[in-house]
Amino acid sequence: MGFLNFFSKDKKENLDKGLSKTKENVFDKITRAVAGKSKVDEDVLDNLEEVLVTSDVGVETTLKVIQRIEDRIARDKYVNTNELTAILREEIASLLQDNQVEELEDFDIPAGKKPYVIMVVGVNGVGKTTTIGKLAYHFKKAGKKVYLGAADTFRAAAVEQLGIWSERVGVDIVKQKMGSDPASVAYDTLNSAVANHADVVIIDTAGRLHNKINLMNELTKIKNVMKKVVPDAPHEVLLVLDGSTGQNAYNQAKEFSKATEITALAITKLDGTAKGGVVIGISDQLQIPVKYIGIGEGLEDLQIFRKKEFVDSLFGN
Ligand SMILES: Nc1nc2c(ncn2[C@@H]2O[C@H](COP(=O)(O)OP(=O)(O)O)[C@@H](O)[C@H]2O)c(=O)[nH]1
Ligand SMILES: [Mg+2]
Repeated sequence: MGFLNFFSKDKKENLDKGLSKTKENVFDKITRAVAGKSKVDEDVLDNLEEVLVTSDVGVETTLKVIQRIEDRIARDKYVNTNELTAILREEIASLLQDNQVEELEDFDIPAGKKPYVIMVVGVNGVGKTTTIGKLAYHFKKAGKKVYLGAADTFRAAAVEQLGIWSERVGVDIVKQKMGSDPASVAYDTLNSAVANHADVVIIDTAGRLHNKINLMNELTKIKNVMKKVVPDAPHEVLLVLDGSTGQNAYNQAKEFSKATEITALAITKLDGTAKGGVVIGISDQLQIPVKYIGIGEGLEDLQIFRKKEFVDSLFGN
C-alpha cells in the first residue's frame, strides 16, 4: 500500500502547477550550470551548488546534496550531465527520507483524541487563516466535525475573515468581539466543541512576533486555558510559514520555537514563488515535520507534504 495509490492525478497536476515557478527557475539554472558540458565534473558541481543555494535550499542541505553526488560520481566514475536532474531527484529524496519524520497518510487525526485540538501560530500575513479554512475543508470532506476558534482578536478583519471561511466550508465557528481575550475565545471554542462532539478544533491566533515576550505569554495562556477543558490540548501546534520569503521562513521557525513548542509546519504560497526549494531545506534541517504545503488560494490548494512526491514534482519532467 504505497502513497502513490492515494495520490490522484488531479493532486499531482495541482502540485506540478503550484511548483511551476520554482521548477522553471531551477531548470533554467541547471541548464545554464551544465551548458557546454557533457560530464558532471568539479565545475558543474560548483555551479550546481550555487543553483541550489540560490533556490533557497539552504547552505547546509545543499552541501549534503553535493556530497552525495560526489560520492556517486566516485562510484560510477562517469556521470553524464543529461542524468543530472534525475540524480538530483534521487539524492534529495533519499536525503530527506533520512530525516525520519512521519508523513501523514491523509487529512486524518490520531485515534482517541476527540476533539483533536490544533493551535495555529505564525507571523501576520503568512497564511494562517487561509490554511485554517483549507484544513477545515479537508477535515470536513474526510467526515470530521470541525470547530474553528477566532482567537486572533487583535484585528476585526481577522475575526471576519475566519467567519467567511467557516461559512464557505460550512463548519462552526466560535468568536467574540475584537479585542477580547484570545484565551477566553479558545476556552469557549473548546467547551462548545466538546458539548457538540466535534472531532477537530482549529484555533486561529494573532502573530505579533515583534514582541516575543508578549507572544510567548499569550500563547502560553491560550494553551493553559485549553487544558482546563481538554487536558492534553493542544495536540498540535502548527506553525505557518510563508514559503515565498525563502530563508526568512527558517528564521521564523527558529524564532517561534523559542516562544512555544512547535509540533508541525505548514509552508504556504509556494505557487507564487521561485523559492520553493526552501521546503527541502526546512524539511532536512528542522526536526519539526512539514505536514502541509499551500499551493494556491483555493480550498483544494493545501496538500499533505510528501517528500518524494514533492521532489519528483520539482525535478520531474
Ligand atoms: N498564492 C497563495 N496565496 C496564499 C496562500 N496561503 C495564503 N495566501 C494569501 O496570503 C494572504 C494572507 O493570508 P492570511 O490567511 O490572511 O494570513 P494570516 O495573517 O497569517 O492569517 C491572503 O491574501 C491569502 O489569500 C497560498 O498557498 N498561495
Ligand atoms: Mg489571520
